[in-house]
Amino acid sequence: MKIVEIHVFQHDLPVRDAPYRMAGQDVWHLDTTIVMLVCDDGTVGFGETCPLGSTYQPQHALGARAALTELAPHLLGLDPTHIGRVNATMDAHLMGHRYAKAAIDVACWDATGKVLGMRVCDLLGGAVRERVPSYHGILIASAADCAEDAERRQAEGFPRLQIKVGGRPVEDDIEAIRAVSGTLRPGVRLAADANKRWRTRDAIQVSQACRDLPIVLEQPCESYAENAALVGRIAHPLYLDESATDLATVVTAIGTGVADGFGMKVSRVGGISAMRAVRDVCAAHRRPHTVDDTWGGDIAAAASLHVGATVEPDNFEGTWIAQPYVDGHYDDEHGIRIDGGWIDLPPGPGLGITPDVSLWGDPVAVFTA
Ligand code: 0XW
Ligand code: MG
Repeated sequence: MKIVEIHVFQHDLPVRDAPYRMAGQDVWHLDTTIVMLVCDDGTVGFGETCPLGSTYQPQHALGARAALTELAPHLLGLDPTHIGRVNATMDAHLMGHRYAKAAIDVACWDATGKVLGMRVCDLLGGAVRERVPSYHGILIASAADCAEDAERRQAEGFPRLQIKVGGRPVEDDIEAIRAVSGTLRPGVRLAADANKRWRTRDAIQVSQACRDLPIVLEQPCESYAENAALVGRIAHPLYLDESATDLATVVTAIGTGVADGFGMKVSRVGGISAMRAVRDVCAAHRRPHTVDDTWGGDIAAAASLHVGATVEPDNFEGTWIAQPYVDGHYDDEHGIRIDGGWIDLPPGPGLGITPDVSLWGDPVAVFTA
């Protein structure tokens, strides 16, 4: 089996009820990149990478497409079921740019599952459950509005909440965290995510002011070093998200006692293959983590969902997907949806979705053998 065509599509995803408000960033629409691999036996695999704007992480949509343009000619003729070889070939021709490579990696997993008649989650060791818990992000707002959103989402069935903080006086963050924490039903967990916006001073002050609350702090500060400097000075477990750039950093953050858990993005670390390794390292060291992506449509959501379904429940913080903020689906029947705070795995092989390719218009680039 060989890859004989690679199509790259650009697609706009307007944000429903925009803006999506997080520290330092109002998000109005997203620019996603979709890869379609066509194989010599007619098998087709899809992958997607959708950075959350250009300042959430050092990744952006044009960068993804530029990297894919550089990579694609080297991948024609490779066997997509030899996913390790495909990743090695990408690394041999372009350093870094894991978020672009992720689209190819995910498409290879999709094609492999389809040709073997197996779901990606089963290729990854098997689903531990068919319904995967999600979590809801409460956007930057007043304490009263945050608490109201928290009540509503728990009533819907979300087993975990994340409150966005940062980019405003710490007193406002403390008030909002306290208000949301006060709504928590038994068993519902809460993370406060500053999306790298706090200074170490702010993180220490908020944590000390909320020391009686059972929350985790997610990516409080920008750099890895700033977050590492919080160890021993904050009263809460520390989760890394934006700073957990790759497997090596995850290993270091665990080995040096910096991270108690992670908010993980499939595209950031390089796709399903890299996320599987992160999953296994986190399992070995008992560090809970999410399996998300920054944004994206059904393909990105399905990739996260399939990996999320394979994480042991005790070590799993859920799979966030962008679907509540995106109108429509690439696959109307099996598109990935949150239902009562949980997400059902689609039944079909590969990623389990059959996108309507016509939605994306003409590809921006096509590479043929
Ligand atoms: C809440 N998320 C999973 C969605 C946005 O992409 C940001 C992200 C996070 O935790 O930072
Ligand atoms: Mg986060």
